[in-house]
Amino acid sequence: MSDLDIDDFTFRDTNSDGKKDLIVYHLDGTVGMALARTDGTMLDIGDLLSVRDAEKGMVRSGDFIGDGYADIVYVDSQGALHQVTHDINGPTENPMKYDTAPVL
Ligand SMILES: [Ca+2]
Ligand SMILES: [Ca+2]
Repeated sequence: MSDLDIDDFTFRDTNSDGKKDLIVYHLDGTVGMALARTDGTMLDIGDLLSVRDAEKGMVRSGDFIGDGYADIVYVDSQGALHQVTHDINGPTENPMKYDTAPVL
């Protein structure tokens, strides 16, 4: 995973093995990940995706489709919600985009 400045981080199970992994959101929009090993150490698997149009602090993770793999959502500068689905093959290349109405 890159040494870029960190915006935020969270622990989620990204590979459905029951152990929470580390997801790091960098200020430049890259999202890095480290998998929890059974011996308690972490395996750095690098930067998995880039969400360069994400608003600062508007990237979050959770298993939104219930398959056991943590997914990622972010809001871009136009207020649209993007979902990066993550499964056994890793994150999808093209995030799903949901246009959302501005909150007045
Ligand atoms: Ca895991
Ligand atoms: Ca999922």
